[in-house]
Amino acid sequence: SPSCPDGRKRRVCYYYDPGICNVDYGERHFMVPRRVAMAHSLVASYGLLNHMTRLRTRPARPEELLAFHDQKYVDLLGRLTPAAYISDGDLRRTAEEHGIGPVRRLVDGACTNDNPVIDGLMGYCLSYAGGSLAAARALCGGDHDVAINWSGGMHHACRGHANGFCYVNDIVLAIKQLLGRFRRVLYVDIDAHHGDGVEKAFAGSNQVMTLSFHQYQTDFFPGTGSIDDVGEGAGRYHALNVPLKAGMDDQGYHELFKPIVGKAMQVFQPDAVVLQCGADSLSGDRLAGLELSVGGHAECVRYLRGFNAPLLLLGGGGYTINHVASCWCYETAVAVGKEDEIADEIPHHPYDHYYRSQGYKLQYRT
Ligand code: VJV
Ligand code: CA
Ligand code: ZN
Repeated sequence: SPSCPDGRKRRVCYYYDPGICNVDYGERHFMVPRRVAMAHSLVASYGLLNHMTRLRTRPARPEELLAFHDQKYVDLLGRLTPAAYISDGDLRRTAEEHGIGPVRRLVDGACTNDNPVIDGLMGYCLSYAGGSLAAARALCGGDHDVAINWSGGMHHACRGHANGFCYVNDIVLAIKQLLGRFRRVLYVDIDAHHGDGVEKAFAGSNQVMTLSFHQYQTDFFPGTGSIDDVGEGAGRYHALNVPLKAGMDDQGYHELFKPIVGKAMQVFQPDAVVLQCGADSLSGDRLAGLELSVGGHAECVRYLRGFNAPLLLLGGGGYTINHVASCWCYETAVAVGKEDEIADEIPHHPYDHYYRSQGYKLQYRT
């Protein structure tokens, strides 16, 4: 097979569970899991599946979640359905104590919550966590250089509660899996939000360095991730944060990203790298205010891929779903070394009508 532009081949594996298209956070919720199905459909229609191994894998088992999450919380996820939530008052209280279900009541009487009780909740969690675990195992096995799970990257989930659209922290689970084989893991988070759940899980560890770039201003969720937040105990200076103002563009971003990530690679010398590719840092996102282009976002993937350490690529946020799907498709092309070969014109495929507002161009301009 042809070499990648840098003259090296990368063996890439890819996880996709079609069940993701049935996951629904609710009508007006920002998180739309269908964007992962859209990205996959685009990846398939560009012929990129021919350049990767598809990870055919089972969902995680509930016990596997216990490597990070506590038993009470995992039990809750297993029991929680919309019907049980309505009929069982104890379950309803327990769910709300764990950050799931209506908490905030709006003026019009409707309820809204970052983490609603959704149909098939446990199946969804086990699927995306199973994907990140399988991807991590593929890197541990040494027969793949890059592993992809666009349904993962749920960086806010905590040990015992849901947070910020995230129920289970697949990233922490995947990093723990990688630590079974690799001594040091670098975690880089380009989602527009601070990667607080992952940072907190490894704040005391010097085996994991966490590095988050994020929009940081009053009232922007989650409010943590200041430059002074550097980890604790043995993990001091192994948590790094790069708070950014809204409006940051490709040039400003990469004036920071490349020197900082380059220095982290040089000083920490990780044996594996995890990149959370949250696409809410793209310009035109419905929730966040950073201004990266698809090319600027994908440059992060290209840059980290260039170091030749085993690389795990995960999804995350991203709320203008046609932009998200375009970005993750382009980044899949970068992973397999085909970015110079895929056409900017979006091919005809079942979701093509979603791309009208971007003129059917993969690298949209706003
Ligand atoms: O700002 C918050 C927390 C509140 C309490 C809950 N209400 C609903 C909103 C304010 C303080 N949460 C953020 C969470 C952002 C999560 C980002 C996740 C990721 O991209 O980093 C990784 C996947 C937030 N911002 C906006 C909303 N929540 C929001 C949620 C809704 C909504 C409107 C805004 C949920 C449902 C509905 N509307 C109907
Ligand atoms: Ca981030
Ligand atoms: Zn985000």
